[in-house]
Amino acid sequence: MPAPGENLKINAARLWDSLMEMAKIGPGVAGGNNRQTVTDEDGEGRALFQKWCEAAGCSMGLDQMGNMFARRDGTDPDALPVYVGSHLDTQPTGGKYDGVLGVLGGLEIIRTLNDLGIKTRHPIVVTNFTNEEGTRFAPAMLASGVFAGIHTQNWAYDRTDAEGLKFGDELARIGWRGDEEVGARKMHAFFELHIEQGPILEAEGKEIGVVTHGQGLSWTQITLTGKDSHTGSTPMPMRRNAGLGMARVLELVDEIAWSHAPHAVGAAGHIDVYPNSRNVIPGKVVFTVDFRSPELHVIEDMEARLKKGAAEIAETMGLEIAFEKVGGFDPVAFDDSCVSAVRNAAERLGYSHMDLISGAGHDACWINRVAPTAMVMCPCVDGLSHNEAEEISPEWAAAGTDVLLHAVVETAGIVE
Ligand code: HGY
Ligand code: MN
Ligand code: MN
Repeated sequence: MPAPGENLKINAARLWDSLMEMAKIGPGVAGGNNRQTVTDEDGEGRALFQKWCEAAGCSMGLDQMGNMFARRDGTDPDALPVYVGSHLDTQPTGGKYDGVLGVLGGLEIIRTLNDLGIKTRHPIVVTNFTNEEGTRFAPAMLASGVFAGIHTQNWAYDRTDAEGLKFGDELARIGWRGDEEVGARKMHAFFELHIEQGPILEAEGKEIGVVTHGQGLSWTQITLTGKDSHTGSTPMPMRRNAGLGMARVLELVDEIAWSHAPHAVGAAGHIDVYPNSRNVIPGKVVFTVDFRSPELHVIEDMEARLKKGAAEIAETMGLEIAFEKVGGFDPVAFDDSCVSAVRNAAERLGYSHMDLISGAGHDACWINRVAPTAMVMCPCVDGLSHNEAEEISPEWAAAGTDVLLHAVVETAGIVE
């Protein structure tokens, strides 16, 4: 006789259908998604998620950062809920699964428990965290950061996008600014299912990543100021070329990251050039350097060498330079008992698995500050993510959600 929950499996076809249905909202131009945070498309995705949750018998909570909480009651009203979720917002050229798999995987757990008439002692709450990506409004994991007490709500509300619009205003405009106090909810535990967004699981032939740690992140925004001038008639010695300055700083970023091989990484994904005209030497560039490493001292070394080296480059070239830390978090060690629940679930279900350090940042990295937290990962094709060609298999999605189901149900406690 299998132990309680032994043979529990989700409905893989239903999960995949829901993923494909959500992907229709905010379609990209190349098969992925552009459902950026607090845009109308984000609002539409939220409405669909709420409709599905209510159809599954959940009550929906909404806090002042737009975080959504779909609750399935447990038998013990005093027991703290087990939370499970991720984010529905995407990159501008994002994939269909980054974040979405974790939210809809959580919903699939509710649907499966309903199908099987299973009750749990602890309530289960499926969560959509606002603005995980941090691409329209920096930093990443903005709302989970407010929830965990990392950022103040007013600071978050004042974050502005490239058009100068404020996050708080945009959240209100799309009608998803709730009344609940952010962070007032207490969690028994939090689990997040996410695609790996890297090549390791696929290369190792593993179906499940048991995420023990998350690497740390540092975002430094650099503004280099030179002088706009004619690309044709300005003699080379007279130029104050901010674009060239940026190129030399980016070379330095690459060199610094390589000096901490094999785990450290560094690049700039955000680059604004002004005036960005074909025949004007750029008088100003603004770009964000993204450094990451599993080791805090490495991140600190990379940040220090960047500041020193970039300032020397600017000095040599007669450019002004300004630095602003626009995002970051220390490397994360997830909760041992939650990690064991994930590992035991993969073991019990017979899925191949390995321990993994998350290369990307996730809401779980902040929630880990306020509740016992762990992550489940599934492979993605060629490790590709933050690209519209991001792809996973239905089997990988199902395996990850089966493991999530077991970890959540084991933690929430099945009531016979
Ligand atoms: O930047 C990250 O790691 C996450 O995808 N927001
Ligand atoms: Mn994500
Ligand atoms: Mn992402």
